[in-house]
Amino acid sequence: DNKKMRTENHLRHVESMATMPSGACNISHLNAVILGDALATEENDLIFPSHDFSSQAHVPSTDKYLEMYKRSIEDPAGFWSDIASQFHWRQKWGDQVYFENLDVSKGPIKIEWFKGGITNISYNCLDRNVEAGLGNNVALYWEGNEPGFDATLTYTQLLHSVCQLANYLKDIGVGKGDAVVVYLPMLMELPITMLACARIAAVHSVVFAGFSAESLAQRIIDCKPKVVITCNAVKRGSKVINLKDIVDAALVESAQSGFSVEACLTYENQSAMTRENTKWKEGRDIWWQDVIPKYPTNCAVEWVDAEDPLFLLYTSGSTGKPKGVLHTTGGYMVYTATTFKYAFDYKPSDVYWCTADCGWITGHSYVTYGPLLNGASVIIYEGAPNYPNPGRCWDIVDKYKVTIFYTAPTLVRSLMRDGDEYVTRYTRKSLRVLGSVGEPINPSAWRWFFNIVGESRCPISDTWWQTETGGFMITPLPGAWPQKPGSATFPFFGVQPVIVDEKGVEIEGECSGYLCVKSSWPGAFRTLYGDHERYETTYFKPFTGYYFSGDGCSRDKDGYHWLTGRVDDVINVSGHRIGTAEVESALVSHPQCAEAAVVGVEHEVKGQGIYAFVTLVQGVPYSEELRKSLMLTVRNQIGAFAAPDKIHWAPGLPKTRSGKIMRRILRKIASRQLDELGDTSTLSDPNVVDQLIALADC
Ligand code: 6R9
Repeated sequence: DNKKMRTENHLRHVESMATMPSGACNISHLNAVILGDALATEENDLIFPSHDFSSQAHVPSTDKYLEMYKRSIEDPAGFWSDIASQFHWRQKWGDQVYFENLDVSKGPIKIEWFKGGITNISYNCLDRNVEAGLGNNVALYWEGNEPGFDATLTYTQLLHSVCQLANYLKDIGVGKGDAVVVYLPMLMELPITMLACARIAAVHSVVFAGFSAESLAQRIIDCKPKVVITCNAVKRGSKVINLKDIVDAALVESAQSGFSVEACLTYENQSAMTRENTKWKEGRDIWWQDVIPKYPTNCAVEWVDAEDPLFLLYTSGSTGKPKGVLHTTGGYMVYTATTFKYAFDYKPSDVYWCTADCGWITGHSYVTYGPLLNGASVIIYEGAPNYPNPGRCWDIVDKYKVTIFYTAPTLVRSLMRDGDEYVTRYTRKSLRVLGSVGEPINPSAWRWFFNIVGESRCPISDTWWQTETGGFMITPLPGAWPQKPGSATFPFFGVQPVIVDEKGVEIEGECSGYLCVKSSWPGAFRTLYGDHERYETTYFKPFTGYYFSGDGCSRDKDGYHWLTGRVDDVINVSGHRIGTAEVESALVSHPQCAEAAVVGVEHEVKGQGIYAFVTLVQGVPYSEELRKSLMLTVRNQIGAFAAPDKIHWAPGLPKTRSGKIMRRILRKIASRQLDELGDTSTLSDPNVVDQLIALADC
């Protein structure tokens, strides 16, 4: 009953924030423009979908959104079963469509959707689409780093490639529930590998191919894969990166900790490096091209329960050890497919490009699973987005006639800096919908993306979500909502976001606080691999009864949501999640570093930059050489993307008398807001602050 009341309250709240052009409009005080009519400027910051766009959209109005949203909240079981029925199930789920306990005081946290339902996500991505007549449609367009290098796979061809790899994996003894670690760049072999694992119910754990050997080893040791799948090298921009060397080092390290990987399947990426130049360990290493093509192109599916694991993906938290986020099959399948369809207003005529790497959740849900479940044609781009020049993205958009373009604010900002002429040189006339993900998009980047890239014609879906949520949580539906630059707008179907204060009390109306979610949704993660206790402690204990996102959020008087960034010790650099503790532990592993404190600072392009304060071992002088060596340590332990933007040598760190580092003060020093240091009197040694300021620009 309590739950019912809360649901009713929530619905009343959503209805009252309905800001439709036709309905009770409480946004009339804003200057509105219609898509395609005018530029988005600071004066007219409310952009309505055009009649043309809306009338053809899956959700053509705010009224329709409200009707669907209302049903999704009042009757989640009915709403989601209707959608789930559109997929192929070997056997339908049981009477209970979902089960949830999100309250630690009532027992272990547990979320289940479609339990008892028997299905396979790889079958639903491939066989189901081929049977529906899409076999000759392009599933993957691959664009190489070097202009002119490309390839395609139709749905039938993709199915065949997936089956060949699946047969090989079975042959070497990989079976249901076994982990497979994947360390591949954006080659077609990456989604092929994910789908092959899913086909035989193996659990893939993709590690972004920018992580260092040490990080890779850490993940291998944690999930103990039967096989590691990689390639010899990749070209990104003008650089060749020798991935096999990194894998070799990781495998040595994991063997030293007692876990030996028996097989390393290596794809020969000839455009980057030849076989002859690749280091090889006989008996363990196998060339992909030598074995996979020999296998049959059909492979029986391993049917699984909806709640059987699909994949593990490690992500950063507020302590040093990465968390293995575990997603299961059925709910994730239904959720990624549905969010993709509605948030991008996907139609069969679309050509879709998401610039994210499959090494991150965005690549899992919105390069591989969501789009392929919808039978979409997906672009996989191997290279750097500004290679050979900052026009490359729009060159690709024109080449493939991309209609939906999904990227991160950091790329938008960096292209914005390179100048409009790189954009306007290309027509971009195929573009229809734009998307943004990874961090808050600042209104000026939003407007540039909207006005210049999309020529004021394309709505922007600013999708807020997380590795943990599996799919979009707060996002515009482009035909339904008027947009405000920088706001992720309103919740997706079935999602009940709430803003709570420090005590966990929901706050209504115009407010800001901690973003939580009440009730479960099908795409939610089910546990942290091997550490259910950490799952409960991190996400469900801070505010009883809710999932806590770790993000701050405010809601304006019109009900729009504005994400304000992480409230924990996680920073978001170019849309990559990095725990400050991970960088700190890398720094202190350096023999000459005594202590490190890392904070995020505002960064014009990356969103946030990494600012590291370090104290040195007694008697060690600070030098340029040492700075470089500290940077190298972080690169080696985590990856180049986590290297600090600034190392600030500190004779001492500001600490409370109980020895706690005062990060609040360090953040102010890092951002040079020296007049906002606040009270420093509780520090055990207030002089360190002056010392730090004096050394700021050393
Ligand atoms: C999908 C993804 C999650 C964190 C999240 C938040 C930030 C993602 C955002 C956004 C504002 C958006 N974030 N999308 N902030 N607006 N549209 O990025 O997953 O790597 O787990 O990062 O990213 O801070 O908590 P993940």
